[in-house]
Amino acid sequence: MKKGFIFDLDGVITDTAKYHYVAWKQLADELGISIDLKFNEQLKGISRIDSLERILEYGGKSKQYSTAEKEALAEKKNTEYVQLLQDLTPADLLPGVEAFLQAAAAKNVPCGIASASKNGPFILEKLGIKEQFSVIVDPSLLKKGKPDPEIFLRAAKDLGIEPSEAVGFEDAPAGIVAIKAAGMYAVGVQTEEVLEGADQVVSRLDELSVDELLAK
Ligand code: B16
Ligand code: MG
Repeated sequence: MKKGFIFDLDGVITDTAKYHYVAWKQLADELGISIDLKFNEQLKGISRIDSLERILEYGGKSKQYSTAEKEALAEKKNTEYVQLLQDLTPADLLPGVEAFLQAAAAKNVPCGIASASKNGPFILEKLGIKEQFSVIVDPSLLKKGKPDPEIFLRAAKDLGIEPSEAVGFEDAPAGIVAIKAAGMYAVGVQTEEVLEGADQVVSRLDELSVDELLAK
């Protein structure tokens, strides 16, 4: 029996990947590195600094920058990204999210967020759903990013449930690996990626029945 739901943010609740892409592409262009949407797929669920590292490696420029310079570049990207987030509204919730969260709330299912994004609380505020989550894990307190299970284990702990009592929702392959490594039931929210390893895959959250998930 399941008792709580733990959601990834980008790709499950809202599509911020397109804004990450615009901001990363702008920075990459300035650095003389050409990235495209296909490359962007592998940045999903990956932390800000690790994303920058992947871009620099892709462009063969990883060794050209010091740690401090890399931090400054990541900060520059984030400034642009946060600018793009200013216009987010509840209309930017992915289809089916609002209905599913309402169904979960009607059954008093505690919900948490396990997002690699340090902008998570701000994004949830903009989407008008922050109050629906009793737990939002702060990714800056974690030692390891997805695919390590740490963020999902922390969310379960903070929700006061066992990992085996949690259902995790993810759109990224690294996130599905993290949920399964945490010993949870994994729902994959499918985009273009093939989500191998998920217990169940849907294209939108309102395809799911809260009662059926709780009975897993
Ligand atoms: P930030 P998720 C992830 O969100 C994004 O998928 C990933 O592209 C991004 O680099 C990461 O958050 C960090 O975001 O720069 O805002 O801290 O999918 O884990 O909700
Ligand atoms: Mg995601």
